[in-house]
Amino acid sequence: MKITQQHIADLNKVQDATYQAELGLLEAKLGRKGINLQDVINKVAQFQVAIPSWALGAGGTRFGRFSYGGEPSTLEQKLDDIGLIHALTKSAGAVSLHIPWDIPQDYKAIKELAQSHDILFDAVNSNTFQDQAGAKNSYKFGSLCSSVDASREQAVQHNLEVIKIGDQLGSKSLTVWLADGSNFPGQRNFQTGLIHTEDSLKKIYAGMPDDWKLFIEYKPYEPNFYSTVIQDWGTSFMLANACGERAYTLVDLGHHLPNTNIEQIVATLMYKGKLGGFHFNDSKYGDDDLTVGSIKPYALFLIFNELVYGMQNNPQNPYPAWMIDASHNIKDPLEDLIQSLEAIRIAYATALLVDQDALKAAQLDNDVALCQELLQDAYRTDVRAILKAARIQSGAVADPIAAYRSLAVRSALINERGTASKATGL
Ligand code: PSV
Ligand code: MN
Repeated sequence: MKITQQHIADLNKVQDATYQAELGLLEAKLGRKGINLQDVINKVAQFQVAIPSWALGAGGTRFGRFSYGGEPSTLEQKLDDIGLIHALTKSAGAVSLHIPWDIPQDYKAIKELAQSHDILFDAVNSNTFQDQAGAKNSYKFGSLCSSVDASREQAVQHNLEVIKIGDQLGSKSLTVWLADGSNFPGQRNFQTGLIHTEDSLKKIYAGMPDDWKLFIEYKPYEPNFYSTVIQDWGTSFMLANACGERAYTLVDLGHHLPNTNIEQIVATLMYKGKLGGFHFNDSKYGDDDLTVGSIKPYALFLIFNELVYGMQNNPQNPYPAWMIDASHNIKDPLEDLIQSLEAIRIAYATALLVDQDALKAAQLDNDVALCQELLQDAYRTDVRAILKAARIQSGAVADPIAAYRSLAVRSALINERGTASKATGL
């Protein structure tokens, strides 16, 4: 299944009757704040988010997994699926690979395929949370933190291998997420585990090419339920500082205890120039990996408000790597990812509408009510016409979910791949 220029042109012929009027209204409304509508459309159009190679198949829980048919069973098919999303939205111009789930067989062919879909290779992810078939040493009791020298060394070597794979594809960063931790008090010496982790990360850092970045992801619990070595942003930040200038913290929205003020974490990291990457998803209770913006859209907006502020005011922070990290248990992953991309761009667009000068003045006046009004005025603006305009100007479709359905993409994939194919991943 390939979406052609002709498909897109045909789909965009019929326009929503109110679309132009909505744009006109937005232009007038934003103009009053001194914001140029076209500037916002351009920024939104440029905002690209990497799709994780592990999220194109059906997700599951430990209670079961329900496929929907037509799952991509090879890396090539995964790239084809991302190509479909990107053709419809022009907002998913990158892939984030998880190794060893997605080791390319033929690098040249994979690069050409990605190029044909206009897809770049974003951060590569290592996996030391599962034992691989034939592995000499186990990660049952940890990887980079392990008290067993051979397990630690194997985990370091795996990360160096992942860097080599990414390097051949044009990736420029490595994301390390560690499941390392303990299930019971007393099981592990906290300090020894941390020291081993720091030493191992330094070895990995030293093995990266000079233009690479290391992203250190944190998570409070799961799969370990008593302690996790890199449990919070502070630990990640400390380890990133220990590694060096090109090591950064990666924020995954699902990796916080309930009600954590994530926007404040974002602000702190950007001020320190250490926010390297971002995994988008949403959650109600824990690391639920739900569609972005489906549960806490206002929290997402507040996070984007800090991201926009940081991108405008913190040149010491590099442009972050944006990725989705979600799981799709009951929805078609491609539809779910399209919905997530939409939610991310909505949050970004609304954050761009915050009147920063007025907010600064209101903050200096300690006018609390006005501060809230200013934020909520932006949040409550319906920006969907802006997203539509950004898509149309980039050669995507006006309404991606409707297009996906009218082109019967899933049925076509089921016809091509059958109902029993299964994607690698969790
Ligand atoms: C862990 O929960 C995580 O967020 C990490 O990014 C992993 O690499 C990813 O999910 C996929 O399992
Ligand atoms: Mn993640």
